[in-house]
Amino acid sequence: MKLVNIVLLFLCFYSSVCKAPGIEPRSPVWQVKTLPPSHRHTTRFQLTSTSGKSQEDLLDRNCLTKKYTHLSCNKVFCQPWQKCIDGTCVCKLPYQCPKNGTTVCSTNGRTYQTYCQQKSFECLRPQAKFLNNGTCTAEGQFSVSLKYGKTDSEGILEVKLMGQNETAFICKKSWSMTQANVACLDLGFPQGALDTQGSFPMPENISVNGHECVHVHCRGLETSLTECTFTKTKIKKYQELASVVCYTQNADYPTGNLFQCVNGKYIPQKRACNGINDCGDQSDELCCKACRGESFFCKSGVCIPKQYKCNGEVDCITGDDEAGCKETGHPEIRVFAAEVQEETEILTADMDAERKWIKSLLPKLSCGVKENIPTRRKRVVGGKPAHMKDFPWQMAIKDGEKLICGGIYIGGCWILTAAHCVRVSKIHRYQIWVGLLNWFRPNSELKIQLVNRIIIHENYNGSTYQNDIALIEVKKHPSKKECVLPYSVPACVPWSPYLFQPNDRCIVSGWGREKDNEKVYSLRWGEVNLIGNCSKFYADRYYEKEMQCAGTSDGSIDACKGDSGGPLVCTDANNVTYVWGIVSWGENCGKPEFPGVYTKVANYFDWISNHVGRSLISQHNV
Ligand code: 4AZ
Repeated sequence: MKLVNIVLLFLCFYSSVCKAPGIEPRSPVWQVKTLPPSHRHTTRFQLTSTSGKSQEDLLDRNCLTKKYTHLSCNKVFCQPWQKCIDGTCVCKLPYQCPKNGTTVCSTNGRTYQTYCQQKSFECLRPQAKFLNNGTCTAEGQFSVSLKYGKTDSEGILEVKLMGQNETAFICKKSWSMTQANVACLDLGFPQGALDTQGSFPMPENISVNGHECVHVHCRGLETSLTECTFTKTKIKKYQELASVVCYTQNADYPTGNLFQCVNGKYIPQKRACNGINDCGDQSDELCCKACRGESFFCKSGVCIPKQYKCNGEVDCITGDDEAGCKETGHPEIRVFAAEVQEETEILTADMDAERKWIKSLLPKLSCGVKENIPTRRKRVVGGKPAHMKDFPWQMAIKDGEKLICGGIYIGGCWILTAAHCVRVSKIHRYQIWVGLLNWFRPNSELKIQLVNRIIIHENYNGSTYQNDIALIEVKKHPSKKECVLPYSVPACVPWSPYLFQPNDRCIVSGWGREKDNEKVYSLRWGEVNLIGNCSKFYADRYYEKEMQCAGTSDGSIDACKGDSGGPLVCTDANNVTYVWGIVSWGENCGKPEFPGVYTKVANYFDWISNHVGRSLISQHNV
């Protein structure tokens, strides 16, 4: 680790330090948004401001071009009946579901052994839901219909719950876009709802303002209302009723500034980034710089309903919704329980509880959590000597007598390093030193491993340092089933580029050179900030998707010769450590105008998992 103590106070290389973000004046750009074809008969054009102080400031334009939805596992967790492949949630096969659970009779009349199986089948063949070819009608199937509307895409909602003879209306009190979208999907409108209310005249013998009704509570990603929880007031209460206008090509289109959802639906722009899945495909909540109202902002740029904070289930991929929560109970459950106790009885099987239960059965990965609980470091410190167990993922690669590079343990027999550190032809010369602190005077914990296999990225480019990543498989003891690396804990492999952001503080460690090329014998570490827009330092040598810059504004902490292949680790809101970067290159060492460049590991999740096996590194979305 090179430690340069020159304090370059007047150097203003980091815009985030020198300029407040967004202060730079920009002249507003007006963009003509053409309404979708079906609405062109009115020949309306929409003027939308793409700069200035409008609500659009909340949206990240660059992110929007990626067209993220509820199926983008770079932004959200997949459902437990899905897994994440190449950034997309894909359907698991029904046999991969847990064997026990609640038997369900779906809207098409088919019986499924479990809810998970139903969702898996539906995920594989979404249209089969409307085939109505099943026979499980015995107890009275669930059904939903629209009453008193002018067209069949709108009206007051009437439901028939499973096991109940009577039909019921839904109360307006608990009705929102979240449930309205699900109801419309259920009715066969793939873009969900346009509005949560409308004016629908009821026959005189039924009063609109006073009717007994049931409440419904959905998460928003259900495809049928039967998956939502229905409750009923115990004491007869007469309330206003819920109605809906489903989104169709002929629907009366919203006016004002509009946001176009990935599924093609248009919603008022003020409803984007409000924590509510108005689009139905969540695309209005996934590219946010901040969130409206009380909704919760996940560091990954996602807005979630405020009730999801501290509800005992991690909703942000960054884990920040469950960080620092008091252990005592979960607000969402508490509120719901209180409501239930006060006035209601639950009328349906709780599919949300079933979803959580299925999720709890998924395999859990043990990585990124050290044995010793670290004390929180409050300030940027210079490079410091490491202690035993501080960096249990840190490995050293030796070529004969020379310590050539660092490496990062990621589990099993696998070590991640830089491609420029190793050559397949030299495999017999390498030794992996595990549990090492000082290589001049090795500590007693040191264990030496030989190398079984080296996999260098097939697109590694030795002149540009693109794809500077390699995997080393260490030799397993013949008598052992698995590799045992003493005193080692794997660092987690990040599956999404949104887990950490520019300005996050991370730690680089290694046995690399000091300033003036001075040799270092003991493992040293230092805190650096992730740096965005690094092309401004390295122009056409920097590849944003594959590389990550990190450093300090005065250059006092930096990686240097010999640190290569070693870890840049970042710790999330719940103290789980990820290998965010692999020390790769940089112009000199400790120069603030030339920050250290690291291989961005998140970009290589699929490459790594293809070689080491998904189960070894897949922490979520398995
Ligand atoms: C190297 O030669 C090297 N300052 C590694 C990192 C950096 C520079 C050089 C970044 O291995």
